[in-house]
Amino acid sequence: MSMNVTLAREDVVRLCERIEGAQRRAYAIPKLTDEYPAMTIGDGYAVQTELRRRFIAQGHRLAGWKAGLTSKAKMVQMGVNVPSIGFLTDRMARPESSAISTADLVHPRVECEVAFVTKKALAGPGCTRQDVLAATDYVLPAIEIIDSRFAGFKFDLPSVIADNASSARYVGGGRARYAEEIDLRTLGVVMEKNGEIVGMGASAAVLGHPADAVAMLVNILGELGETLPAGSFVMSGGITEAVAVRPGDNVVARFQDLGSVSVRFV
Ligand code: 0L1
Ligand code: MG
Repeated sequence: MSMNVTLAREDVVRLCERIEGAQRRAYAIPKLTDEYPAMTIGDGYAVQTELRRRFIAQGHRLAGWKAGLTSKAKMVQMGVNVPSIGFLTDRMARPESSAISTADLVHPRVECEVAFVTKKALAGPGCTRQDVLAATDYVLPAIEIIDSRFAGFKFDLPSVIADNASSARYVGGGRARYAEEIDLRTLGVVMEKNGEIVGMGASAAVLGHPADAVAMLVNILGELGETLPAGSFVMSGGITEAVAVRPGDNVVARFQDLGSVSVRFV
């Protein structure tokens, strides 16, 4: 992946302000490439990096990272073929079983994911599944609530990367397990909305193995000049398609071996 930045610094700041405003006030904007058609993936990460810098300057704490667009189901759903990463802060975390407000989101969707918590720092390039597993403290089931700030969830990679890979909220829960105690590749998951099954899959859907998705994330971080510190919370990517939610919806993600996580929307 080329991290070539073509935008002038002032354009990166302008676009970052546009994304930050859309996130803060929960309104949809046109994709950034409508105005900057030559925008690259590197430009998208430059905007995302500026957003992270601003949030941290405002007192948000970096909690970890997420891999996005890592499953075939997600790539087909969104019409893209390259995974991406985004950052997670303490302000995006919500407790298990909590009521999540939709008033401050544009058009939220939920995803079931395996989350990793690390006990050793990881750095790319060359990070492998084995490196990730050796650095993993434990894994747990998680629900990610994504919310593209682009009208109609219509975007391209440079735009969605600038929008922090649609990151909005995340909820960890269920039962934490040591990675070596379970077969992380074949873990089954069923997603229910209001008691009905709306998605199911196995963790191999995420780049063949969720730890491969984390290795990919670490290698992208390496290209951005960043490392993954010990104690990071990492979401490895949605196993099934993302499902739209509205106020009143209850969502439960039932994982084999990891228990279940639930959230409701108000
Ligand atoms: O977590 C994800 O896979 C989302 C990445 C961004 C794409 C989207 O908004 O669906
Ligand atoms: Mg996700």
